[in-house]
Amino acid sequence: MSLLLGALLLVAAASTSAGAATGSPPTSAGAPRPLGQIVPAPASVAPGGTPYTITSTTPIRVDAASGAEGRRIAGYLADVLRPSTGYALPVKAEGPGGIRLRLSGDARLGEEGYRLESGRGAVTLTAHRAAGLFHGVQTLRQLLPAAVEKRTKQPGPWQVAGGTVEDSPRYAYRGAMLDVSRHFFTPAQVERYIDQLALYKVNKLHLHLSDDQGWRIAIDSWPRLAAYGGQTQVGGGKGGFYTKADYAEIVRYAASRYLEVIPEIDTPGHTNAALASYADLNCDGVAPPLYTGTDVGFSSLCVPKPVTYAFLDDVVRELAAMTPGRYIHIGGDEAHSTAHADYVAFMDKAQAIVGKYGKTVVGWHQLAGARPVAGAVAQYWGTDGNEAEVVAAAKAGTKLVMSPANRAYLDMKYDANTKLGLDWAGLVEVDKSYAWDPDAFIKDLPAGSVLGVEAPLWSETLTTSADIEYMAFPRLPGIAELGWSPARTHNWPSYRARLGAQGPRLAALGVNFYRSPVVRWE
Ligand code: TNX
Repeated sequence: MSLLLGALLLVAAASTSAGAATGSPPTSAGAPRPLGQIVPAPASVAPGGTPYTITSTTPIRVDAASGAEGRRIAGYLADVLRPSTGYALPVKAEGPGGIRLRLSGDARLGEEGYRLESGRGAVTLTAHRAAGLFHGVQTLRQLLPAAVEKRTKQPGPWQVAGGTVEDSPRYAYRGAMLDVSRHFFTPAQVERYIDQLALYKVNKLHLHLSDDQGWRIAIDSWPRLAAYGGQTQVGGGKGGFYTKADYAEIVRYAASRYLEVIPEIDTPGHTNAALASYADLNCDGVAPPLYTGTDVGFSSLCVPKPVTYAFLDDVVRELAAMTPGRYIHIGGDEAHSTAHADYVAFMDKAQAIVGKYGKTVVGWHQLAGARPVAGAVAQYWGTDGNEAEVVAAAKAGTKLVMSPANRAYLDMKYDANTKLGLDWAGLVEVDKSYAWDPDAFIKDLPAGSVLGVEAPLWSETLTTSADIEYMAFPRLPGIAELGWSPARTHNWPSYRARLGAQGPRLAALGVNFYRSPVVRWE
């Protein structure tokens, strides 16, 4: 595309994004969904021209530049579309018509951006990187009728409105956290959640792999951590842990959906499961019993003992070897049983160990009150945004991931009647969860401090996939939108209407979502 045409498109897009903000529902039954009525809101939308219709003869075409990765994404798209359309949708080489996936040299689309052009005869997804093609596929799914997500043949027609979407994310880091320690979730349950996160262009999965109630990852050099420390969970169930093969499969599956897995070993507090597994890790040399309650802040690694750092070195070395991504999260929250000077001394050593194995440190934002190393990332989970220590750390270069508990914590109850969840950060309805700006939530941050957002899901009260889904949906899509969409698209009426359209889609996918009364579900 010429630069001039590109500039015209952007102008057109700017003028229609105001229209999108009105959130008008589709006009008549059978008409395609309006271009751009998706979650997260796209950066620019230029509707117009003939809709594209998928038919029994439609191919999915992959250009040569897209290679094996492009063909894999085409296969993923075919797996979504074939059961509901009943069409063959063969994956073919590049050519004029059909659903076309192209990797171009257009670096302006960035690491994750894409362009979707829909019109007579073809819908074309173009990206600079495979991740962008994959995100474009998620957009294409949402532009089709919700019934496309069903696993049995549906009537159609399968139309995509005509026009162009050009889209790329506001933030590079758009995460979700799952606490597999308080209750264990199997690899299949984690993969189900990964598929749901991918729908909304989330690109990080943070796994909270250890806490007082359970150690969930096999560490060969300290086998009792998982074999003993992984034996129970909140309420006293049998718990569980991931073998290295299980974990490799989760990492592979996440990567196939363009999510990077960030493992967390919480230290120096939240460590009862480790302390129970090895008496030597305790300052008094006595192993405490396994813990199945929900208190926090009672456990601490023994800061003066050298074995503490031998343990940490082994754990981080093995974790780093299992982690193709760049981050390792070392926790650092609620270390109420660790004296502050000990906490600071411990975090110095822990950060050095992560650096030694070539990884970037992430810590909960209490790290800001210690001495964050250059490049460290602090994950903010406060509620009021008045955070002198965090601002000081940000001014010194620490980047932030924003998870304010009274907005982004998916384990907070929606209202007083919500059976699952906790309420220490308040009740968080869907509108409240969406009502904040990641750049502005903490006052006085220097520009550019925020790397992105993350929606943590703590599992003290959650035991099944249905529980996970009930708490995550529909708040997770809102946090994903805050991470992806330009700040100028932030608009509750627009979001509410677009979220309402996700209802039939989530239902078709079998997601157990909360039918919030503040949303007008389609
Ligand atoms: C606080 S958030 C915690 C967790 C709890 C969570 C429950 C954070 C870093 N620590 O240990 O599970 O609240 O909402």
